[in-house]
Amino acid sequence: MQTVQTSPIEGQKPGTSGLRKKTAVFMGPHYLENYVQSTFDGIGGVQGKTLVVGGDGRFFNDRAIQVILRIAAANGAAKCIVGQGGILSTPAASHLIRKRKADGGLILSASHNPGGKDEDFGLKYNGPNGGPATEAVTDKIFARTLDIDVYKISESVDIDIDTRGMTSLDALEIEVVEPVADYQELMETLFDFGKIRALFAGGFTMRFDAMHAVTGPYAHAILEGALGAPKGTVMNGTPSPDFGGGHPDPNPIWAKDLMNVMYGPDAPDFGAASDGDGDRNMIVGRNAYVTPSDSLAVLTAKAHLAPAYSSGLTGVARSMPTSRAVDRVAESLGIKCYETPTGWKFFGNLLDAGLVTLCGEESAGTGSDHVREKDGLWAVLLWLNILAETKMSVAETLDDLWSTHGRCYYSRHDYEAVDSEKAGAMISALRAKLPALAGTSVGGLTVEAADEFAYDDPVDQSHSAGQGIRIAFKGGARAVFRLSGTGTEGATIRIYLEHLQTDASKLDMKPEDALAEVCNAAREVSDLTALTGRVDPDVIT
Ligand code: G16
Repeated sequence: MQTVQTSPIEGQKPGTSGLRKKTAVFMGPHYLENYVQSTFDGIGGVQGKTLVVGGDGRFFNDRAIQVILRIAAANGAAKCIVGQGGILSTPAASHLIRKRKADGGLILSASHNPGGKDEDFGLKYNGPNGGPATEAVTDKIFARTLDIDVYKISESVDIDIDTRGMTSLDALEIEVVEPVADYQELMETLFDFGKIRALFAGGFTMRFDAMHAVTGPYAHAILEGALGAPKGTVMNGTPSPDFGGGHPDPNPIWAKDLMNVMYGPDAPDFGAASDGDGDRNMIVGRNAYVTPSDSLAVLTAKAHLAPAYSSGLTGVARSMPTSRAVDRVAESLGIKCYETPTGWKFFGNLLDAGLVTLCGEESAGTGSDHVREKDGLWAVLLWLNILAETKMSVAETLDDLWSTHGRCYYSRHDYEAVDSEKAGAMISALRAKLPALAGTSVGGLTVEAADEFAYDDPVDQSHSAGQGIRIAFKGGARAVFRLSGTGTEGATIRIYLEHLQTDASKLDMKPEDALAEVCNAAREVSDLTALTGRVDPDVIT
């Protein structure tokens, strides 16, 4: 064992989902070692503890795991449970932490961000509940990065993480496990696999785009294996270190191949995609894209059709920028809908306290109390279970939602790699305007209310301020502004646009037409172009 003198490295502040940086930054001298040691110190040490370790297979995943194991051994950890080949999807890692009653886990991923030597890498710590570290723990980890002076690392040859079974490093026991089996077993307890199998056997067709990322092995085993969907149902199903050179973000822009199939002449009944680490999902029917906000509303309305949720939901939660479609469904069910800041960690307390059963976000995350992460394949299986019961198409399912609850037209505009100072200045200027906005007219719309979202956690009473600016307009429109917490280059400005339409004759508009007014109002009120030099968004989803 070696004790290495080190000194703090600037900028190791974890964001919405752990620490994300360019891969080359993580590979720099002492960088990863410092962060891992700071994490271990921040959680009160790992002496005698059991940790789950795995990642999405991106470039540097395997090397980083070797470093983590050596630091865990030198710090006296008792055991590490590692996914074979270093692979574990984020929800599978969350499940393993819970199933094995581990003390926590380290998940290596930059999620939907591209992977490779010149792309992104990330590392996050999840606690014993299987969920992302709370704000309090994240603060402690960050505080340690500011005064770290030594890290401890074992001197050892590489550990074989490609072969299942037990091995060891000094006194650290290492168990290499097959990554899919435990997760699949959990899914079989939640859903009616027999019904879904019968659906496929009856000729129902599907494409699942794994985007060359971690869900490939899970989707092959579950969809094509256990559920009997024909071979070829899973596209891009072999994980690659650079995700086939693509951007593993399941939205209509980056999952273009799947969108082309679903809007093409021989479109299957159902399409879905998942991201780099398997926690996000996109749902699309034949000629029918489902926004993540509408997906959450549909799942809330119909979850009772799946065995795990047959006795109903205790409550639901959505992140603040997510559309209010789910609020309307929750109201009709007589259950509470919580509004939380962006970041899955905020759902953890509500799930642990049994206040909510389902939760979701506009950024393509949906999940339930079965793990403490969002779960891409879970959402796909819940959709399949619902369709197997209702025998409705995806388009009919959406029509049913909109005609019952109204339609929340929704879109997110992203301005990427904006100069950080300019982006910050734009948000500050908007913040300064908020007190005087109500009642004024902006871009032809009248402002009803304007504020900056702050959250008081009903479980641990923590207070989170500065969680995004929201402006509600008369007539059902809303614009939300926030800076991304997951980008790795400059700042990403996100503008979320929404318009609730309850007029039955206006439920079939093109989203861009339904949102044109609120889009203009958002640009005008934020002075976006004058303050950042940007005109058109880089990505519209
Ligand atoms: C992470 C969090 C999500 C959150 C998203 C927001 O997602 O886990 O809960 O919605 O970040 O990203 P941003 O701050 O860029 O808007 P993931 O999938 O990247 O882990």
